[in-house]
Amino acid sequence: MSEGVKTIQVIDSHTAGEPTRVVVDGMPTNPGATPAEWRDFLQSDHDWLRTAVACEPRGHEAMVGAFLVEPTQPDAVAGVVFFNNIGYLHGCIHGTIGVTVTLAHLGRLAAGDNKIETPTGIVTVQPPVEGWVTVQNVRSYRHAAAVPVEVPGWGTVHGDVAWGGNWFFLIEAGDMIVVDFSNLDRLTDFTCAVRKALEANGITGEDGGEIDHIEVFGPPANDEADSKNFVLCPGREFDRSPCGTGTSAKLACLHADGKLHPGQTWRQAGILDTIFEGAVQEAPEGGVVPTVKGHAFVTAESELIIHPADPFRHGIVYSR
Ligand code: PYC
Repeated sequence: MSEGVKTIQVIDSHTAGEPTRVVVDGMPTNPGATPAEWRDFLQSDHDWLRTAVACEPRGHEAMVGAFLVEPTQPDAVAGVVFFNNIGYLHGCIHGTIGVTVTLAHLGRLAAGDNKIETPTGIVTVQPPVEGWVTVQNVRSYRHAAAVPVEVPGWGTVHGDVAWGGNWFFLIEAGDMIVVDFSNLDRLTDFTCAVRKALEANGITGEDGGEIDHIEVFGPPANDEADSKNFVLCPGREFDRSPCGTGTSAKLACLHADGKLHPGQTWRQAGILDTIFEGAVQEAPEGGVVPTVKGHAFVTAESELIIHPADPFRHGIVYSR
């Protein structure tokens, strides 16, 4: 290997169609840091790692990455910081499922419950069963119901604001737009316009939290699901999976409306008609603690090569 070349070891997987690239080696050191401190440290001092891993030519706009870091608590199996081509995510459940099959692939999971530290709190997983992983997510709750927002070109759109590990605006499509893979461009334009309108009108989550995920619901394609969604992620890409934090936000809203009780299962299809199964327990502080179950496959183990002479060694950085 020539001088100045850096290498980064990654394991790729997909959860219900949505990619997760786990960085398993090649990170800087940051002893004793929590995942939130890791995120801030990486963002300020090593953001090139994120762009080299997630952006073209090694990554692409739909790529979600996960930096695996040392946990701070003795009973946690790993810490994780999630990111994509435009920045860092609070939480990510399809990504947690991807991390879980990756840890299992590496032989790093114990039998029974395994705790994973994330910037939003602890999530708990068990070893995969034939690729299926159930994640107990952080507390999720509805912050505001039926919030109106004026969306240029679309009129007044109503949605719920809810936390599921990220901030979501949840919209029932009704006759407004068709939630189908054949309608991706329009769904993307619509949800980008909604996100822009929320920002322009100062509509946020609790404590000014930016609503960076927009979720639109329509009828499922078949009776294997209760609903089908399209989820716009930070940037301009849509979630190929039903989005685990988005499913958690949906579960919180259903529970708040009295439409989902502990013990019931909600089957959320994504835009590819893959399914996450969700259920809730009531949280003592209000809201719910969701569990989300999804399926993942490991797809590659690779070494990324960062050559000092490569003009795109840190990725091609742009946002649309
Ligand atoms: O599954 O929580 C999720 C997620 C967030 C962004 C992409 N996927």
